[in-house]
Amino acid sequence: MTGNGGSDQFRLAEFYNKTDTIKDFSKGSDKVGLNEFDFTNTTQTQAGTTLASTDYVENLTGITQMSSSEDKKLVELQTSVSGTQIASQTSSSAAEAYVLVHNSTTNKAEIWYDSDWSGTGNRSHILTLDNIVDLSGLIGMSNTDFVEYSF
Ligand SMILES: [Ca+2]
Ligand SMILES: [Ca+2]
Repeated sequence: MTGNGGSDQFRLAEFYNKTDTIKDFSKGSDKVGLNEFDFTNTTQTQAGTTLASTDYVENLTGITQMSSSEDKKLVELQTSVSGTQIASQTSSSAAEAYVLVHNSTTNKAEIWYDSDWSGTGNRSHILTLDNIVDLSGLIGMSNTDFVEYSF
C-alpha cells in the first residue's frame, strides 16, 4: 500500500493469513488501522479510534518478557529481534496481542499477531512498514500511530 501525500489510514482487514506492506508510512500523520480487535481500553468506531496509550506497551525488550498483562494490547519491543526469534520465542503466559518489532533479519519494522504468544503456533506476520528501517525509527512510534476501526 502507498499513501502518497496527506494523512492516510492504512486499514488491515485481516490479521491472520497474509502480510501487507506499507511503503511510505508517515509517523504523526498516517495511521495503521486494526480491525475490531477488542483492545482492553479502546472502543472501535467506523471512523477509527486512536489506540489508548494504556493499550500500547513500550517497556518490554523481548517476547519472553510478555505475559497475560499484554493480552489484548499492542507491544512495541524496545530491542531488535531476529526473524528466527520472532517465530520461536514464547511469552511466559497466554496473551493474544500484536507485536511491533524491528526485525534485525529484514531490517524493517513489522507487526506480528498471535492469538496466544505462549505457543509458537498460529503466529503470523501481518504488516511490514517498509520505510521504518531501524530500531530508533520503530521506537519513535506510539499509540497515536494506530486506530481501531469497525465496519
Ligand atoms: Ca501461538
Ligand atoms: Ca514508542
